[in-house]
Amino acid sequence: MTTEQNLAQIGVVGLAVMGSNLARNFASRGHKVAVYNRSFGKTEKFMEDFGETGDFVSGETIEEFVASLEKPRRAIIMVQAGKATDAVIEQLSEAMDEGDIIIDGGNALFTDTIRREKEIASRNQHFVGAGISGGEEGALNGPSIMPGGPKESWEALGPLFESIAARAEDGTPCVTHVGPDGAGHFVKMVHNGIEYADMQVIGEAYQLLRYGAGLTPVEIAEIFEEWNKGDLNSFLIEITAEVLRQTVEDDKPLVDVILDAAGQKGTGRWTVKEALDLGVPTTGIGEAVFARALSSSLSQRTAAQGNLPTGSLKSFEDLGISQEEFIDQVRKALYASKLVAYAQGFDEIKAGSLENNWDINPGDMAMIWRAGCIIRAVFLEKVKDAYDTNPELESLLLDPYFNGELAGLMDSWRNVVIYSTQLGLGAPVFTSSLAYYDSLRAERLPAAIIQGQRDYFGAHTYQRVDKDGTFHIEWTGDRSETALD
Ligand code: NBP
Repeated sequence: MTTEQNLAQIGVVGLAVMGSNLARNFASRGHKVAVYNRSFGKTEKFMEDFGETGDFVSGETIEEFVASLEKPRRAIIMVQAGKATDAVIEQLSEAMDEGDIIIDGGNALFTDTIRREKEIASRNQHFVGAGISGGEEGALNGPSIMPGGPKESWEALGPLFESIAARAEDGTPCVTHVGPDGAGHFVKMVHNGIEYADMQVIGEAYQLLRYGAGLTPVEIAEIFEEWNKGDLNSFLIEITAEVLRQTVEDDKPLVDVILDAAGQKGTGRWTVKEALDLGVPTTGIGEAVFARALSSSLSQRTAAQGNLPTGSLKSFEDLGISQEEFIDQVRKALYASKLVAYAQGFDEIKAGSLENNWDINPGDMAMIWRAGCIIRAVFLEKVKDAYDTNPELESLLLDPYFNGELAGLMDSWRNVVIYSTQLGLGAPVFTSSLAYYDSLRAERLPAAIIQGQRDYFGAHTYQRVDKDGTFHIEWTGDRSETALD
């Protein structure tokens, strides 16, 4: 029985992997935590396993759970995204009072968060969509947290979140108020999109080293371990080396027996769909999502294997490059392609912020991704510096530090794209990122031809570089040019 003086500071609804770890994290920081799960059996099991490890109070009904929270009540939902989240929000809102705060820590689509916030605000309660990254381990020991919602809620939640968030090397907690309504879940969505691209470029490097240079998984693990000591130092490079070292029965490399069909839960796809709507070319993330889709098109891949002409391919020896030089060039191509994917992700955050009036500070996003989350990396320090120095940066690629880095990567990046083509090993993100880069810096793009074609078949008009106004050619008549305004 909880008394007025003995109420919980925070409640967690949903005691599956994420919720139970998050509840334990709150408790380990000295907070009293109320827990609730739809099936009471899971709550009982949680209390049995962890009840003694912290100050927990469990509720069998949502009303009991809500009654055990101090005011303003703060309850964080960690249940399946979608309908389950809507159902829990409704139950919580009914049981709560005005001024109480409902937090959705799941992977919600940001437009759902905007809708939910409006509904909850109309009942004079607060709703905060908070992106949480770091998986199971992060939830327990310190995730990166991206909360949106009203600024007043941040005042009530900030210290709680700061107490459980991961800490960067300089001690800063990896959490900040991202912006109003859906801003937090939007940023979490783009974080996951970048994660897709980051994983794919690592995969492409592996593919070239394994099936181009003919290295073994253990040799490649050693290379990734080496890379992890430099500019590419990151959680994803670190765990890739561990995956490559893993063996199963008869010392078979695990990577050789895993079905090469990558799954996805949707956040990468959302990032690309939203980028299409915003008109932001997130080509790296897009190619990474398509690469997963292609990998999973198993019957089509089986039909194509050995049945499509290749033209003349080269062997690794034909490339005329040493293994050592090839490895270094692949590292540089990975770094450059990764830079493009991050630059594009930040472009999407800036465009989303502008479209929705969120006023997101891109440097702060890099700051809260430095630890706790899946894309945590040394490199994010530099991204933070870049946007701190110039929040209006047109592209991360134009920041003087990254510009200097690119100068040292370009030749290798171009070579690796050529090698991958000659070897017949698809490297979609390496290749499309270079095409994006060359298009971005081009003085003239073939878009002039497209405008000409559009005017020809649809009288869509065009503008000129040498005069103001809008123009059209009388294509079916005398082909004279008409100025339309
Ligand atoms: P799951 O996404 O597997 O959801 C299981 C939980 O949802 C259980 O507590 C279940 O209760 C509850 N639930 C369902 Br299903 N339907 C419900 C309903 N109608 N009413 C009430 N509760 C319902 O859990 P998870 O993997 O811990 O993830 C939780 C959230 O965190 C998700 O939104 C996920 O996308 C997000 N997330 C996950 C990760 C990760 O690494 N797993 C990382 C970051 C974010 P029951 O026990 O009664 O069935």
